Amino acid sequence: MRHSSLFALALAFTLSAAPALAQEFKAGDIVIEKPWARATPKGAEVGGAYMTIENKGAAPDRLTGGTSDFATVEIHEMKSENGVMEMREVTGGLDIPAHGSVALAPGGYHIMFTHLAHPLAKGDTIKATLTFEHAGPVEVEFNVLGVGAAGTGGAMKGGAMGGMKM
Ligand SMILES: [Cu+2]
Repeated sequence: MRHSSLFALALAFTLSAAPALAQEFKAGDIVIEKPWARATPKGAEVGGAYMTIENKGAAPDRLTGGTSDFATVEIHEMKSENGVMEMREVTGGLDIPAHGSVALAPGGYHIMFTHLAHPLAKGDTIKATLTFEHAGPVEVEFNVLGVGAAGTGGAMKGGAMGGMKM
């Protein structure tokens, strides 16, 4: 009896904890915090989206991709190569370590919406489903912020600090 009532309680808690206006989206041990996307100019075919992905579990997980009804969802990484920022698709998924978190932010990892069906307008909320190897699909709502939002100035230029040559 005790076990089943505890289970019912846990279930009720899970249901009531479903995100309403929360800026947090969960599935299993995965918590996605403050997802946002950058507004795109008219005619743009791609748009970036950012968030922090936390893994509260004892086992590593992996973001493997996603879907949306307005774009194709890709996982990208910005990296400085010989002083030039380059963007590439992360193949094989993005590892989310156990008891750890990975930040998707301008200048680093990000979700790239490609083949946009319409521009992302500031003030809009857009929905996409992100898929994790273990936690499964997570429905996420992104707030669309202005073109110049959050840390574009933080993107590193150069990287010629060391100048090491082998
Ligand atoms: Cu990209």
